[in-house]
Amino acid sequence: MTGHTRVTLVQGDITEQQVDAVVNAANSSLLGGGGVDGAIHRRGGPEILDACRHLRASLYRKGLPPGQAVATTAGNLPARSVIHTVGPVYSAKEDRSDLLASCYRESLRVADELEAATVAFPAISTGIYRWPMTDAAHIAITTVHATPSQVQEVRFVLFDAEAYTVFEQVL
Ligand code: AR6
Repeated sequence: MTGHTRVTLVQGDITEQQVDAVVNAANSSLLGGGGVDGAIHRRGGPEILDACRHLRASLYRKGLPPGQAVATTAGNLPARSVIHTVGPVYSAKEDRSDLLASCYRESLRVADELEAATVAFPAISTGIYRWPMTDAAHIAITTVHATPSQVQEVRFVLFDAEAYTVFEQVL
């Protein structure tokens, strides 16, 4: 626990958040997809995709590995930056919790590099990647509490009332 970072919850759309950085639940290609990723690229405009293409042509020729994070411009979004991270696909056979925790840790490390005071996270891996919400909420909240950073507010943005309630209970 850092004693520095405040965790808040809102129900809503992550693309509308007035924060320094929004975290994208991306895939390794960094070239877009559905869910949060689709919404961020749609609302943020082509500048974000251009920046992602540049990253693929330079630092991440094989794609961004799961558990890692990288920042780009936020284009037309109210946020200043997008931090792209790749969650693990849920598996009942293999415990991939460390990779999911790493998404939060690495995103906060990148947020510190950006000197972001406020960061909005979606519930990474709980959509198309099928991670059960309660377990994902535990990992998200405990990891943020355990990660020292200069971020003042971590805002979890939950898309529906059910996800909001789960996060509220875990918090
Ligand atoms: N704002 C906040 N939360 C949202 C929004 C939104 N606009 N849209 C969906 N959610 P997902 P993943 C919730 O699927 O599971 C993409 O194709 C959603 O209800 O966005 O990590 C990528 O390219 C769920 O609870 O991310 C990858 O291929 C949570 O956000 C893959 O999906 C995450 O759902 C990543 O899958």
